[in-house]
Amino acid sequence: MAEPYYLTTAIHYPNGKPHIGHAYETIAADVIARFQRLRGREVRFQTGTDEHGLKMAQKARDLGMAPRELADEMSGHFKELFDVLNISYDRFIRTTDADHHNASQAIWQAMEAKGDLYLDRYEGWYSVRDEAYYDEKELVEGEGGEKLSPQGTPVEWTEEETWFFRLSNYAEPLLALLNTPGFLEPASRRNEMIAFVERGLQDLSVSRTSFDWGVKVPDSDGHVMYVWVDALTNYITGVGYPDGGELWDKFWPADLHLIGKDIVRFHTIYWPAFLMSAGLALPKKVFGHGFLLNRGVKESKSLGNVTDPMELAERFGVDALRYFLLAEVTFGQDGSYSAEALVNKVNAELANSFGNLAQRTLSMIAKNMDGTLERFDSSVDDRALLVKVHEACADILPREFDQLAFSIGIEAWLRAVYACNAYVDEQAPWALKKTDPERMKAVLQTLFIAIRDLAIAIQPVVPEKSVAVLDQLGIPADRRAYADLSDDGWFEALVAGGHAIDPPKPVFPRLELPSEEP
Ligand code: ME8
Repeated sequence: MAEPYYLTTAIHYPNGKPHIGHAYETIAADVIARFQRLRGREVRFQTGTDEHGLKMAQKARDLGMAPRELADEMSGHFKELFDVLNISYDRFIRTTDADHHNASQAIWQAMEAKGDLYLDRYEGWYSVRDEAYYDEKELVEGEGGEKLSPQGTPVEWTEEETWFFRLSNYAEPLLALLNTPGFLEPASRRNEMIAFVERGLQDLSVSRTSFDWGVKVPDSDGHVMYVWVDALTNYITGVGYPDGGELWDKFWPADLHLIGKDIVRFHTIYWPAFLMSAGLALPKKVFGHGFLLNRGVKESKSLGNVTDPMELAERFGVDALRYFLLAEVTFGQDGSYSAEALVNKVNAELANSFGNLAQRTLSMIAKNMDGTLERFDSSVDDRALLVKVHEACADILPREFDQLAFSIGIEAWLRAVYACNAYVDEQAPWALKKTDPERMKAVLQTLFIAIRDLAIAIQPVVPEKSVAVLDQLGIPADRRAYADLSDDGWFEALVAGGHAIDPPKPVFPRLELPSEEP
C-alpha cells in the first residue's frame, strides 16, 4: 500500500493578481508533490485562496466591488495561473466554500468546548496588510516617526469586544513542539519562534465585530472569525473535517505545510495551539521558504517592478521558469531573479547541455542505427559513466529532494549531464561510425540509458519537457518512477531487444531575451 503524503501551500490573498512569490511557492510545492508521487507515495496536494478578512473587505470597498465579487475575480486568476504552471493540485480550496465555513465553525466549537474561548475587550495594534495583531513592544518606528509592524506595514489602534483564545495556556507544549527536530525547517527559523514563546504568550483575539466579511462565529451575533482562524483551518477542511472519512483517515495530519518565512508564526504557534485545543493531531512539518526578489529588490507596486508570473511563463515557457526557480535559489533562503539570469541559466543547462545531449544522441541512433537498439558489450568507460549517472539520478537527487534541497539535487543531476557530454566528446561516436561501428553502437546505447535516467530523475521539475524526452525514448508511462531506475532487468531487456525509436524533435529551444530587455 502506498504511504499517503499530504502537502499544502499557504492559501493566497486574492486582493490582487498573483505575483511571482505566489508562483514560486506553488511551483516548489508541485515539485514536491510530483517527486513524492514518483517515489510511490499517494499524494494529496492542496492550494487555494484566503478570501476573508479586513484586507479583502477594504480592497473591495476601494474598488467599489462587493468582497465576494473581488474574491471570485482574483481567485480565478490564481487558479488560471496554477493551471498554466502545470500545478498538479488535488483541491483548489476557497475559504468561501461552504464546507470550509462548516469546518471553521466546527473547530471553533471544539476550542470553545475545551474552555479555550472567552469574550473580552481587545485594545491594541492591528496591521491590515499582515492581518495580524502586534504588541506595542514589537512595533518599530517608520521614517516619519510613525508606528509600523515588524514587517514594516502600517498599524492601527483597535478597540472592540472580541472573543479570545487562551494561547497563554499552550506555551509549554508549543516549546516542546518547536524543539522537536524536523518540525520547523529550516532550523534557522526556530530560534525566533522559541524566543517569541519565551517572551510570554498573550491570549489571541480571534473575532471581529467591526466588519462582517468572514466566517460567522457560532451563536455570537455580530462576530466574524479573525481571518487567520478560518484561513489555517483550510488545511483540515480539505481532508474532510469535521465529518472524517477516508481522506481524513488517510491524510491528516499533514506531512508538510509549505509557506513563506513571513507567516511562520501563524503556522508554528497559532495553528498547533488551535489543533491541540480541538484535540486534533499536529502537522509533521512546516517549512518556511525564503522570498524571491527582483534583481535583489522586493517587488512593490510603488517601485513599478512587479512581475506578472503569467507573462514570464508565456514568454519563456513553464518548464524553463520552474527549472530556473528551483535550480537557482537555495531553498529556504531568499533568492533573486531576472529575465537575463533565467535565459542564461536555462540556455546553458537545459538547451545546450541536456537538450543538446538528448537531441544529438537520438538523432545519431535514428540515423546510424536505423533507430533500433540491440545487445551491446560495454566498456569500462561506459560502465563508469552509467554508475555516475545512476548515482546522481537514483541516489543523490532523490535524497536531496526529500530534504527539500532542490538546488543541490539539481546540481548533482547537472554534473551527470556534463559527464555525459564529456563522454560524447571523448568517445566521438561520429568518428567511430567509420572506424568501429560496433563501438559506436555501444556508445550511443550507453547514452540512451543515461538520458533515460536523467529524464526520469528531473520529471518533478520539468514535467512537460521530461515527458517529451521519455516519449521520444519510447519509455512506457508506467516505467517512469524512481524505483524503475533500479529495476535493471526490464530495462536491459528493452535495450537489448531491438527497441526502436523515431527521429527526435528538439525539446529544449534556446531562449532569446526580448530586445527591450537590458
Ligand atoms: O500570507 N517570495 O497570503 P499571501 C516568496 N493568506 N514567497 C512569497 C513572496 C515572495 N516575494 N511574497 C509572498 C498569506 N510569498 C495568507 C496565508 S495560509 C493559511 C494564509 C508567500 O497571498 C507568502 O510567504 O500574502 C505566503 O506563504 C504565500 O506567498 C501567500 O502569501
